Amino acid sequence: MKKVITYGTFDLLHYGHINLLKRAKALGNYLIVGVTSDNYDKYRGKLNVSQSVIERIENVKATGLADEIIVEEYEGQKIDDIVGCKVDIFAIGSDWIGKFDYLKEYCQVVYLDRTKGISSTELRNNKHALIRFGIVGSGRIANRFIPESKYVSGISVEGVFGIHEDSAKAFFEKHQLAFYTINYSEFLEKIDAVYIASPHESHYQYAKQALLSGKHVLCEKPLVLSKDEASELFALAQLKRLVLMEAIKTAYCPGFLRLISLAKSGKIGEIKSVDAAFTKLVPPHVREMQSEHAGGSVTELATYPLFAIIKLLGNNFVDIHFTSCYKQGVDIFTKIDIVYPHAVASAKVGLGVKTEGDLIISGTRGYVYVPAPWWKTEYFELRFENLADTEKYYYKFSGDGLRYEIVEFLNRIGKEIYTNQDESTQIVNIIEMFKNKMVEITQI
Ligand code: C2G
Repeated sequence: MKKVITYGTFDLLHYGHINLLKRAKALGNYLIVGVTSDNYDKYRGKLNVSQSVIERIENVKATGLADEIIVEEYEGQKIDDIVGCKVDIFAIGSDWIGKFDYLKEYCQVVYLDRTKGISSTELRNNKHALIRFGIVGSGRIANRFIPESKYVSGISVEGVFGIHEDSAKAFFEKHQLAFYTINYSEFLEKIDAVYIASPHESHYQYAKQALLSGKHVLCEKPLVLSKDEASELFALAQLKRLVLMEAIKTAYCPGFLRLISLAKSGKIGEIKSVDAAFTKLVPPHVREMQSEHAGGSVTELATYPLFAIIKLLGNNFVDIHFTSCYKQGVDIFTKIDIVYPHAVASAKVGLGVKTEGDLIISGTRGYVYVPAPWWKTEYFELRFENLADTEKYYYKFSGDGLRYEIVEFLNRIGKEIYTNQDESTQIVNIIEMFKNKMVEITQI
């Protein structure tokens, strides 16, 4: 018997895939098809696969061409499969020419011509119309969005709005966009969704006007600066059937999602304490250090630790205390202590004080340790009394990570998920308490 193996995602199975499977099958008399798992696709940067592994397997099965279907779950698995299943021929489309030559050590490698004029990406784009994005702001964060958006299908960044024409024009030229403008209403007419990356104090107005004009909103942190504004915007989004989402990249990256599930699974017992820190030293002249632009460690950085704390312990805290060190009118360091009925939490943030940026989740049976930079969750350990019981987890965090929040945003648009985002409202609530000194702040 001559065994042939081939691999693929086979998203929205099309005649290109079927042609490939037919020709692969014809190379021998037993065809094994490896279908990528959802996690493996995420790991290798294929973020916008629209069907689950179960649906994709069903579609491959329905072709009647596969004698056996397996799931591809990790890098390096091809060698294990070829050796383990005693495969004679590895076949793959010509878009991969050369990439799998390393398998020649184990079997014959055949590259089959790719069928022209059809691809899953194209089908996805036809199925869900391209979302035309406009960017508000042309600063550092806005600049990161465009390269990251290239990893996601279903989005096209069209234009930029800014109040400083020179800067908007330079951004438009640098990223070869379709337009730039200093007129917000005109800007909104040309797009379906906005990504707001302007100074904090302007978020509310830009987001509100975009929602009122029927545009989805992805907004940088902090979403707004008061709880009432957050509640108002979420209610408006719900009413207008639009997605409003705070751009918290950590929240949607594979490692953090797994970390939260594991911490809450009971493996470390009941969670009694969460301690998270995020510090980033900046020079005194930058926007982050300007009080008139709502600068300071809390407004700038607290979103990340507060998100982790609220995700793990919820909203019903009974006490909160801030200890801060101020310089030129902004807090250059703040420690937030939060007491819950059954747990405590602390968040340390600093623009002028440096500390270890790790996250520790302590439970009655063990703890989770996430080393710095925990907000780009890539690696963490579950640790117990007995060192030998330590479990280590690794997940890839690709690029700047904005691609994960963009994928989530597009999914929500596609699935019409307009529900209120509790964590964001709660984070804003805490930031407002601090900013407006609604509770006592101990100064050091
Ligand atoms: N294909 C093709 N013609 C097309 C589109 C795809 O011949 N128009 C082939 C690809 O070359 C590949 C197979 O169909 O051999 C599956 O394609 P995808 O679903 O895009 O999967 P891919 O990302 O190529 O996965 O471990 C996974 C593999 O490395 C390949």
